[in-house]
Amino acid sequence: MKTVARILVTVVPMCLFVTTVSSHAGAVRRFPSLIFNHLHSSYTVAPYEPPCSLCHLRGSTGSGTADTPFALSMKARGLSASDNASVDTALDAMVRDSVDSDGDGTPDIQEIENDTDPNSPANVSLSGDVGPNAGCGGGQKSNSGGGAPAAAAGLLFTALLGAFRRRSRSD
Ligand SMILES: [Ca+2]
Ligand SMILES: [Ca+2]
Repeated sequence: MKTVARILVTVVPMCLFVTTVSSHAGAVRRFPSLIFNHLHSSYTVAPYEPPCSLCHLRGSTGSGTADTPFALSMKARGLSASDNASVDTALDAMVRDSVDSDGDGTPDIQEIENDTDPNSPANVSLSGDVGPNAGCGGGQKSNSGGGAPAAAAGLLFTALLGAFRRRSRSD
């Protein structure tokens, strides 16, 4: 029974860690509402939640796919997928620097207010691009952020189960 207790003491904290990491990976799903809330409350702009395409190209909204000019400008000003507060910090820096990511002469934040695309010099609507139905972080690569920790947990559990069985036989 000591072996079982040792394994439980090892497995439970690891599962809690993996669960924490997995839930943390979903933080990006809240970015559109965070962008809306900050721009609306601090600058009285953006009467809508921006679509996922503001930061993600081609409907890929999983981890590591925020690569539009706007997203790169935000990252250059401190945006981090694992830090919700970095959205406000980066937006403030975007306003301060009058960033014009697509070089069409209109700053990004002004484009969001105007409902034009800060990633395109063409005259296209930003809010008209609804993006993936499941929302940012819910696209075709959406599970990659939580999938890796879940797969690691599965491998860890299998390895520990094998060790437990080997020890049970030898006890
Ligand atoms: Ca622009
Ligand atoms: Ca534009």
